[in-house]
Amino acid sequence: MQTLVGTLLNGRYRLDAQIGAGGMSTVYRAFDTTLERPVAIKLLHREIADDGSQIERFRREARAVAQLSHPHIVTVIDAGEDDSRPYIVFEHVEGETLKTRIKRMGRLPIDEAVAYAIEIARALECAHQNQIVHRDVKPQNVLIDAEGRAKVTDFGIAHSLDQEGLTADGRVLGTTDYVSPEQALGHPVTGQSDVYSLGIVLWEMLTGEVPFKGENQVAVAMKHVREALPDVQARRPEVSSSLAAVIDRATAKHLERRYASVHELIADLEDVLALETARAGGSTGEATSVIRTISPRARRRLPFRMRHPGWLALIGLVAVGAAAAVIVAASRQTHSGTGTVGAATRSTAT
Ligand code: 3AM
Repeated sequence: MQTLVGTLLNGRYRLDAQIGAGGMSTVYRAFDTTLERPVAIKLLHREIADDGSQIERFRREARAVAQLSHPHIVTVIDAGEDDSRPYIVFEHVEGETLKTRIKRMGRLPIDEAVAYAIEIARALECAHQNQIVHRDVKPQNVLIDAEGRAKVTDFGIAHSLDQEGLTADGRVLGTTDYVSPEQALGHPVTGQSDVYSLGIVLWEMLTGEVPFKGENQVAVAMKHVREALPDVQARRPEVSSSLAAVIDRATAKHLERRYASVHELIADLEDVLALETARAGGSTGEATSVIRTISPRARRRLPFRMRHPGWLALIGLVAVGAAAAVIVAASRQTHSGTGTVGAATRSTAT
């Protein structure tokens, strides 16, 4: 395939290196020569650029994500066409995907895994509030930036809830490792399908592996439909029963038993994060930033010293101040005591 590295799209974006390739498009690290900053560009494959429905889908992704402004969603900066090939310009996220991180670390610390699940869930909540279902939540689509924050991307097969039917054809694209049973069966896909996939991502962050393996994508998809999710505590005994219960509810095969919304999932994950932090006596990595942003309800599960670090510092300061005052007072007393003795000595001498 002819490489496009070095090409200037629309006289503005210079393609510097290919960083990823999917079925429909290629992702490049690029440079915006107007604003002089790095960007990421997703360019539709030439073969697909002739297919009207695919072009429409690609444009829809750009439009859908452009509506969303959220700290945990990769921002769309621009979209256009060059030589009749559509492209989308995204903010460039310096870092790695969550998939790479899991592979590199084997499995993540429990509080960090829960923190990432909360960040991804918040991104999905924003999408759902805008009537957009991601439909392809997987760690390959989550970027971890230089500060350790999770950012969701690739709303490529996302579809708007009020456009039901446009892509609700039951087609499963790419991996089926995280596919919800209803999606695998070609049934209508809703926000609850994203909840299921996120539950599987959380299971993987905690164990280092995907729960279902099979000879091919269809076999794996059928396991999501038929087989019970392997017990996360059997794979990682330190996982608390509360966290295991959240995963069970997020990945329930029946919609009535699954969290009705990602909002409910977030509330339970925040409780779990507070409990885990209290149990461990502190948090690590990204959990430290997320714990600062949890709801007041979840915060109440933290011990006083973690809920009020400011107060603790104040109490410490007051204690240090009081101790200093005591020392000063004592030294004054000793000083005046010596004087008295000196005076006494002197008076004795005279
Ligand atoms: O295959 P790896 O993990 O090296 O990080 C993403 C992934 O890299 C990268 O493109 C590859 C396929 O998704 N990528 C996607 N969007 C990106 C962005 N906005 C990005 N890298 C930086 N910024």
